[in-house]
Amino acid sequence: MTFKLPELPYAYDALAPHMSAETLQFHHDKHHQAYVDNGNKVAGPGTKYDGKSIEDICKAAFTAKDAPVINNIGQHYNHIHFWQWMKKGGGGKKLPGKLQTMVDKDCGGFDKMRADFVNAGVTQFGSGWAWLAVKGGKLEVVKTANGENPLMHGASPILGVDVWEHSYYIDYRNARPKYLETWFDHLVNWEYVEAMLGKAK
Ligand code: MN3
Repeated sequence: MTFKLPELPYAYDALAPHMSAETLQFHHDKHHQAYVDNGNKVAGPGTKYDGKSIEDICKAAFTAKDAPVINNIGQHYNHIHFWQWMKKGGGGKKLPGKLQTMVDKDCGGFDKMRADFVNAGVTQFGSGWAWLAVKGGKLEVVKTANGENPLMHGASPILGVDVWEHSYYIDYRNARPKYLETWFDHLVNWEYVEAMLGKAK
């Protein structure tokens, strides 16, 4: 398939002051676009990946240790969802029902899950992502480096936060913990997380 940059599901200034229009313009229009362009070169039409779903490409590339595809298609997948994992007026402690049940059962409740998620992002050395993912029917907090995602590690991601500096440096400079706490408390689109939980394998 030919990969395409999805439009943001909100205006560039919709997430301010927590994430600025300038950050979204660079992050979406420049960084995500570059993953799409490079992804088409390494996994687009005419490559051995043509005809596979993006999820299957992520898994196949990781098994094959195909770094350019892991990086660019991994990041394309991650960012498609990253834009949807945020919304204006997001965050808050009130989770949809099935998600709340699993957070209580598998993650020790909302406050512990939040603390573990933020800590995963803070402690991811260098670039990467922090995640809530479903593995073996259980919810877990994990982190991955660079363009990797939980699909490559036998899990289904339902929430992820980008901790590459391009995601926060304009708005938060080097204060990654502040970015992560603000992101979690003010931007997370829990309805989209619940929808991904419903589709998780
Ligand atoms: Mn990014």
